[in-house]
Amino acid sequence: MVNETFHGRVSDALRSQRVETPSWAYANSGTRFKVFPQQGVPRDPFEKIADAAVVHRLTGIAPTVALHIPWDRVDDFAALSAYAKEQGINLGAINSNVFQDDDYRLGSVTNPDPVVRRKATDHLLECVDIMDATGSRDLKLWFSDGTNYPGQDDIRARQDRLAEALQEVYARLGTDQRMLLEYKLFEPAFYTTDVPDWGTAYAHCLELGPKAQVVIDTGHHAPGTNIEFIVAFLLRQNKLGAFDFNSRFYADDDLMVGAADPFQLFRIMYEIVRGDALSPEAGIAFMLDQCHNIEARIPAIIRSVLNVQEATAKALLVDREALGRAQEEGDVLAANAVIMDAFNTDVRPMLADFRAGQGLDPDPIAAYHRSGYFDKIRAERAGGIQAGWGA
Ligand code: PSV
Ligand code: MN
Repeated sequence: MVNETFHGRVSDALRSQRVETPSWAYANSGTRFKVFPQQGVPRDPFEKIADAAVVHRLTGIAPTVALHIPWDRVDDFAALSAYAKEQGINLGAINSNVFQDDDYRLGSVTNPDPVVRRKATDHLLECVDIMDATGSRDLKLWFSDGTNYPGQDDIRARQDRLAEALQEVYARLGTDQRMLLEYKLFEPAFYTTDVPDWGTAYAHCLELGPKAQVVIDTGHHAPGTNIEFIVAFLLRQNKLGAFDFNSRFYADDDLMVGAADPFQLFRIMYEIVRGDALSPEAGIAFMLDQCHNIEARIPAIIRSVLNVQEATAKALLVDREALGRAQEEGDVLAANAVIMDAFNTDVRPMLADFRAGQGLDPDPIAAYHRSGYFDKIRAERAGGIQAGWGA
């Protein structure tokens, strides 16, 4: 029964699924205590793209890679885009970075100094120029802006400055381009953060217009936050633009999506399915935003993509008719059982068949290990400077 459902409706929906991987996940990363370098790490954006293409070839569902500027700055972005195409993928969202310069000690677009604000806004505008060259649809904005001490700056004035910068960048967007505003509860600012939650991001996006949408980074909430509620709410308002998927135990841990709480990922994907938002036409970018500090990176990214796919398959298996009936009848236990039945289904054998049916290896991680790709990059990338934050 499950198999029949799977091979029809579920596999049709899964065929349209897309997950975007982040260029920075292929590079060295770590904590403020230590970065453990690995072998075979990309030394430039081209090598990151080559790795991302391998993930796509093996999983079949990761055809785009997000860039981070300036980490992925090159002289010729059109050439980078052409290289990606040669490798079988496309460039995805452009992530701005207004958090690493000395000038940003007191903030970027909300800084009390208009000179710093100008510099930050100019960087965001430059990111739109880059989008024009790469053909990217999405500009992803995350601001580390905030304050550490009561009285340090005027909370309300900072909102005005933020709105002003966002307006200017919004006005620069092309017809098919979008602005994705990401929120984060805290860190690096600890007293106030200027975009701390989905409500703040939503209000700014609403004021800006239809090309401004909210990004949900799953690691950016207080413990216990019901993220699927946020998904349902924003979808209903047409204001959900993207996800930055990752897992957290404590704060912004950036661990592999679906590792810490696969049930939460399933509940999120159920709201996506419920909101008819899985296919690319719905316009939601399903991106990963992860750092692989101790685990081998390429297999970890493959694992993450597969975790999203597994959670999605389970979400698609929810018997929505039975669920609707139970909900209408107020049968709490029956409704919950429908959800749990889907979550507790082992979809791995079905997904293996699904991949085989598409000419892919049923086990992408085993296929990666067999491919010899790691030996190749370990040898080829022996010299030079490995990419990391700031590279
Ligand atoms: C900030 O914590 C964040 O989630 C933003 O998406 C950044 O662009 C990304 O991490 C990489 O640092
Ligand atoms: Mn993020």
